[in-house]
Amino acid sequence: MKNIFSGIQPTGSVTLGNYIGAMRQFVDLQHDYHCYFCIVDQHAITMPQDRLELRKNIRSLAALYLAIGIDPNKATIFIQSEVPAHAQAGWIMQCISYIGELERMTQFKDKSSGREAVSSGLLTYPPLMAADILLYKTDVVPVGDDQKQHIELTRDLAERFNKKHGEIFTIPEIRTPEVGARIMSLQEPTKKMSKSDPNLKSFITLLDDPKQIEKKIKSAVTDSEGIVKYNVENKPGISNLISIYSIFTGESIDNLEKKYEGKGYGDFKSDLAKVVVDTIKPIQDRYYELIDSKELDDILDRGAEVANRDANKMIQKMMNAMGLGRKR
Ligand code: ATP
Ligand code: LTN
Repeated sequence: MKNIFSGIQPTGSVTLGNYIGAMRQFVDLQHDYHCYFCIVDQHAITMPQDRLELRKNIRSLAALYLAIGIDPNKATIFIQSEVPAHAQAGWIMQCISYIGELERMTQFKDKSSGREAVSSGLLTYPPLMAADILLYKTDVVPVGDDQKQHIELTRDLAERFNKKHGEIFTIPEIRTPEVGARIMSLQEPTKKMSKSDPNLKSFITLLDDPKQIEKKIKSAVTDSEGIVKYNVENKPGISNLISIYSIFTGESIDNLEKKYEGKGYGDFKSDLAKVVVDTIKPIQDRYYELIDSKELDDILDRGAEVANRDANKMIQKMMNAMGLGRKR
């Protein structure tokens, strides 16, 4: 079986963007691949985090991985900081990365722009991500569109390492969903929906209650035309909403356009709110069963054990290849 690795940052509540762009794929893929799904808390601290919030978000993300349907008997779910090989391998990958290529990453440019104090961790975020992936002989990385550049860099770093120190790493492939690889902000539909957006109306989380969902969808920015038609260039707001509707119901965009012909955005938005609520209700029910359970801790303990075992083998290979420490 081929290997899959993916990670989500515990930087806030999981959004519809994270779910549609990344997590939903995980559930399907777990049947055909050997999967590792990670809570990348060390990536989260590249931006300032509140200690208690971070702890809460880590646990919440773990419960959500399970609540959406990831089976801990099929996939390994674990917390990055509980597997020290990630930091060790991250350092090695930093040492073979060039400052110039890291400064060219658009996520670095976006997240650092306009900030006074930018941590060096924000710049060296991609080599840590490369380490995450390469430690597990990953063949495929399922992510949203925004991560393409980071996966390209991971491939470059793996090839660079292999050329210099011997063929150790598998070169991973990216996998993005055919639809929904980029869900947009509800308030600025030309920007991606992001869980750390300070404008809370710009995203819907998997844990929002029905009232909040309805409110956020009703206040989603559209246009003044009032015609439910998919046109990303000229009507990005309504097109984003149509995508979400279509993904959750399986109805084609053409059909939806026909269904809402002659009706305004009000009707469409009310129906969409219902669709979203109905889709995430079972996830929420399962989440609340898990969040304070011992079962959740047991699963994370087991995940850390498996991940440590597998990652330690690779870190030892990397150290030997580079001449670090003593031969083992
Ligand atoms: P942050 O706001 O803290 O940067 P984020 O919401 O962008 O977080 P990440 O943890 O960086 O989320 O991403 C987790 C996964 O979700 C990644 O695979 C990423 O590509 C995907 N993803 C994030 N936002 C979207 C989006 N708007 N549409 C589709 N996929 C997304
Ligand atoms: N950078 C990713 C999170 C992430 C990740 C990974 C994704 C960290 N390590 C390894 C896939 C594989 C993000 O922000 N979405």
